[in-house]
Amino acid sequence: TRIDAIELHRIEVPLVRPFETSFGRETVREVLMVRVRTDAGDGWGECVAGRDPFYSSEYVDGAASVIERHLGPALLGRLRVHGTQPAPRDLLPRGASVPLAAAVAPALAFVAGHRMAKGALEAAVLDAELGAQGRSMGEAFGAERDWVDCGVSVGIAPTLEELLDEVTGYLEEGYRRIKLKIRPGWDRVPVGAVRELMGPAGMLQVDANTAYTADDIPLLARLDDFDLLLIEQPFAEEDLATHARLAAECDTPVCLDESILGVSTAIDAVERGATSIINIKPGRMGGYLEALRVHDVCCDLDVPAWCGGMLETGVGRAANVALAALPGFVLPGDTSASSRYYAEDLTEPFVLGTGEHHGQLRVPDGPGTGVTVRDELVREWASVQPVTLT
Ligand code: OSB
Ligand code: MG
Repeated sequence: TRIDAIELHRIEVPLVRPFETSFGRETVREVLMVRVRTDAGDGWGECVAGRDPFYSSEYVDGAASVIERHLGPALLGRLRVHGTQPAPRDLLPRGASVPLAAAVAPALAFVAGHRMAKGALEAAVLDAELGAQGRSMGEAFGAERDWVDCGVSVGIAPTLEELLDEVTGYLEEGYRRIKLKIRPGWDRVPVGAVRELMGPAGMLQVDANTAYTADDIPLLARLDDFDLLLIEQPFAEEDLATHARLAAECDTPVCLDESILGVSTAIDAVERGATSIINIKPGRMGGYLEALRVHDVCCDLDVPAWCGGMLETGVGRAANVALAALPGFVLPGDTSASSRYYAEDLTEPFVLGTGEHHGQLRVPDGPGTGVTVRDELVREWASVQPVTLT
């Protein structure tokens, strides 16, 4: 098997409403989509880097540049798989062998960091390779459910009233848990109001995206009053020590997002008591194969996991939903329906189920991602001329 070309497509997709977090406000999602062309067929991968380097040091221009200058050339032509004996690392849980996708991370390891860029390439190769095998991502990953429970991540709102309206709408749509974005000055009051709205049994959690410091430990510990499922990433990415201090001083479980870059940081953070729940985002970890390894670590260590999101289009969402169907994903993920983000999605839309599947998304079962990219929208939404590497 051989990679013949890598295409970089930069698009802008309007959000149905602005998404505000402690690090910024977005009204459009700027996305880098990667298409690989292999002798066995094409595949699409979505890069989760944002427009600006605020959530992480990675951002769209940087990801496109590092793929053009370093990662793409390293894969092209040189990434070849010979023979039929897969190495153990090429085997996915259900025995699916993906030697080409498994060769991507080792071939790109010479570049430091840039996990989101690497993850997009690996995802595209995985889509092509599974597509050629006629296997779905869910089957290959070891999915044990046909439907996954969905939560929704709710941005910082202009007013409390607007926040409550937005949450009410999501609850009516069926979302099984609510995650509120918080920051200093937008924490106790909105969290208390949403707890009141949801009643004591509603699943509610918060995400601070690193907006607090050690001085805020007493304030954060008082969020115990609201019976939250977890508090996500209150402190800086590299600051495991302060997360461990908070965890020791409050009852609400601390969950890390930004800090978890793969298996080694996951084990380290759990062993140090800095996290007791993990948000698994494949892009942040360099791809779905590393995310599967972190999932396995969570199972071994008895750490509950859930699938995070980065406002993905249908391409990234399809793969996330497949991942979220694994047994270690025991909490609802940020895997919301397409309509929560976009009036029109890049693929067929993900729609919440009805009846017993209220608040759930169905795991795609077609080959590869199982969704089809609408080429006309890739052209229509293009913000920059596409680049083809050969
Ligand atoms: O911290 O989980 C986060 C979106 C962009 C960047 C970081 C985060 C998020 C979300 C949205 O919370 C999750 C989603 O619905 O995709
Ligand atoms: Mg987060």
